[in-house]
Amino acid sequence: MSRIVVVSNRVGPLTDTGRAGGLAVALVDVLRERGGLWFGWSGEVSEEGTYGPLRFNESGNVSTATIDVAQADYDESYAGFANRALWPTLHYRLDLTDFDRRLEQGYRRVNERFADRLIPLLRPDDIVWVHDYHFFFLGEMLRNAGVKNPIGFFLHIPFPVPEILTALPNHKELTRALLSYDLVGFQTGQHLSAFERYLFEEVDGEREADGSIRAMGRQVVADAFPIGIDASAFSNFHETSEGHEHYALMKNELGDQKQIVGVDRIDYSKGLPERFTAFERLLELHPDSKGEVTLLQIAPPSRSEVRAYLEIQRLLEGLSGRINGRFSDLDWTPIHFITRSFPRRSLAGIYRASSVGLVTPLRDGMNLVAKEYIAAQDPEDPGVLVLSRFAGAAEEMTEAVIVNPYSIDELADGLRQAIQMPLEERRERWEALYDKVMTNTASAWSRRFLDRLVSIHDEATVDG
Ligand code: GDG
Repeated sequence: MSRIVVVSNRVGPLTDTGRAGGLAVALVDVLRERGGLWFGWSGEVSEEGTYGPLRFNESGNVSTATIDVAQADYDESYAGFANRALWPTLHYRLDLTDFDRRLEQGYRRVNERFADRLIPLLRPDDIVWVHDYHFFFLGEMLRNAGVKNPIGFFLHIPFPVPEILTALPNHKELTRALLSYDLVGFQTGQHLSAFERYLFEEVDGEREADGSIRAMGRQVVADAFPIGIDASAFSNFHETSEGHEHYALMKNELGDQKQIVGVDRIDYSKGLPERFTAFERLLELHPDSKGEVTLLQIAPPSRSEVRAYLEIQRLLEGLSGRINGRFSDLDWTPIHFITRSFPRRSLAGIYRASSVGLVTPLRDGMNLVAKEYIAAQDPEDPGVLVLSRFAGAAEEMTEAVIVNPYSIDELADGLRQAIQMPLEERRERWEALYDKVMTNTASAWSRRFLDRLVSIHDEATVDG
């Protein structure tokens, strides 16, 4: 079996430290199944940057190779074009973009340096799988250098409709670069069709008989591969000591009260202010909720070097403070806003103790928290998922209470409906959702993507 080479911005850890993100754990599983190499940024900024030595790490049949980046590369690429132009545009936030050719060039330069450092590590029968918006140009650079291996790309975040995408000054270069991959994967049918519309409407793309698209002198296969989680691990975490401890702690704290839980990196795409405001509206409209329902928001800060992220954190601190000041009583505080992270097993216990999982992004590629919340529930007494229609997860998880997060009233109604839902309806909805989460797991997702990539490449080789 061919070796898998995964390229992603952050790498590892190779063992489940409990703090690892769900995606990292899923990728390690694929790498272990087939043996492989994981290549990316070390997380360190150094003077030598990408010119410095590669750092290798090994565990069984999986190794990691990481490089540092220089300060200017970090500022212009990661904290620059990637997170000040691509991330906001792809999440429909043109108001937060910063388009600047210097950042664009920095991003290109970092892609080029990563390609240069990866090439000597590649073996002829490796399958290369590039992840996410940090590396749009990497495949094109590998191809230009003569790399013939199968190369796939998966976009974890939304691909916006052409009316939004074309606001990016280099939208053509970016999409042309995507056409260098053999296979481009998206989270949902909606993102896929936005990509296809772009190719048909903006650059005269044409559909070939085999389903691929030809455009700008290149040919690509694109499809939707909705990502999943390690569902059985999540549904069993409550039996671990950390999971059980947090479950018991929460249950004890809550008594007869019901808890609504949100877990998100602090990010303007996650709809956090809307969530706090909707909870406030619930308390206004239904005074019987006071003392009976609390909102726990776990929100580790992220990307605090980008101004918009600091601003949203301050906004949330202000909002939670104001709402708590307005509604708290001596023995009850409505919002618990915790800006630090918890181990995955503890999160599972917290999910299980919460009557409502509140996932309200304004845009999201998928949203794994929605799936984790479902996996962690008690089948005898499951909670209710309230899910934004703008999360990729809403395309699959249709039995959730689906809400429009831009409408505070609709959000508050969704919360009320979830809190009051009778046991029988909760079970029915949960069973349908649990089935989906257990079927479309992270490992099923990666297998589907890689099998497809290999078959496309094999066909192309046969066709000559
Ligand atoms: C991108 C796309 C897509 C959060 N707080 C803690 C913690 N987390 C974990 C969650 C979950 C992960 O982080 C967040 O995943 P999301 O899917 O919600 O969001 P992004 O980080 O924006 O991820 C997204 C995803 O890629 C995968 O393709 O779904 O749409 O934006 O697993 O549990 N984990 C721990 N402590 C925390 O406090 N351990």
